[in-house]
Amino acid sequence: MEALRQELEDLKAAALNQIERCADATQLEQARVQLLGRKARLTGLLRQLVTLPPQDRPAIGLLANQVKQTVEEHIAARRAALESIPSDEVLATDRIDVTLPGRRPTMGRLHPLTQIIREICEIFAEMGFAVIEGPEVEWDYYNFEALNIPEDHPAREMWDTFWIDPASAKVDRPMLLRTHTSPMQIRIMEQTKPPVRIIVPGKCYRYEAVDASHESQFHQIEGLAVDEAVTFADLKGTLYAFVRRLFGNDRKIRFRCDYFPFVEPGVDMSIDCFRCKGAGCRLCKASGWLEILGAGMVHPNVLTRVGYDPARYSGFAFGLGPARVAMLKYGIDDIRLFHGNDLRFLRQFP
Ligand code: FA5
Repeated sequence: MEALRQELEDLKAAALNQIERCADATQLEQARVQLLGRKARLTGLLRQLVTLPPQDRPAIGLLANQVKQTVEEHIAARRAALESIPSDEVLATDRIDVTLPGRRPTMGRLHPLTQIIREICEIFAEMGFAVIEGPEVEWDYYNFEALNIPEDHPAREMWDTFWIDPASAKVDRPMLLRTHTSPMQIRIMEQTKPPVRIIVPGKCYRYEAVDASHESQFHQIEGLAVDEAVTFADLKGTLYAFVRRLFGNDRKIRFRCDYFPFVEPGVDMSIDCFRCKGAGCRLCKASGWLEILGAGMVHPNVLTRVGYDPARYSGFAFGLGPARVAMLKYGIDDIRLFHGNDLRFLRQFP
């Protein structure tokens, strides 16, 4: 019995040695047939198990099967190792030329809208405005009510709105995607005492018919300054300084009356058309002027609602669309280009 055990051990050692020495798939296949085929010694030993005395069969049977399994595993491992070595043919054609110059990684860049938003925020920051952000999902109260636009007020029709379903949001008050950044005027004034000087960049949403100058998702930058004795002259002076910094010193600026329920008086501000220098062209719809923002003096009702005394404090606010500003600055004639993901467009803004 001991002799049989020894023979199995020797057979295993010799088999593993033979497998390791196989230099290619053909040699390995020959070895497999020799070691595990019908005429192999191991196969013969397994067949002879029945002839052994019954008390020796389990131990020898177990050992013989273990040897067979080990040999099979080594053949599989050697096959995998041989397959991972490239053939001479592959080596001849697939050489790596380490002297070739490396590939330059593609550098990303800031989106033109991000660039213009940062530029605008920097100009106002230099004038002492703090940059603050706010929620894009907003309560009806902040978007309309507190801005002097009560329910059923016709001014709500100026802003087509995406409402949030109160049942799925599990809320008991009307909620929406903000239509402008003006709600942040209220949130900030509720939290701080004057003087206030902030700008708020952020995304807004409207149920718009999308066209060359309207997106349903767009950015705004809100401005708000409240203190004692702030006047319309401060509003004009601040916006003049801003436009001159962004568009150059010889830009003409025009204010006209406009209506926003949360300011009194309300204005819109235009600059003379950069393309036709005020003569009138397609871009400015032959008017010579391009509108860039809405603004005004904060309405006394708004000040009262946040607990500011309108007899003591006054302020101005404005809201501008950075996409429109970028269009004017760079001569872009369709707002949809910003989110069209066309690299030929985006690469023009290094
Ligand atoms: C407002 O949203 C007011 N909240 C602005 C304001 C603030 C007035 C503070 C007074 C005081 P208006 O709807 O006009 O106003 O939008 C302001 C700017 O946002 C527009 O001049 C335009 O530049 C930009 N804008 C408005 N709608 C869109 C749109 N659909 N797509 C792209 N830009 C838009």
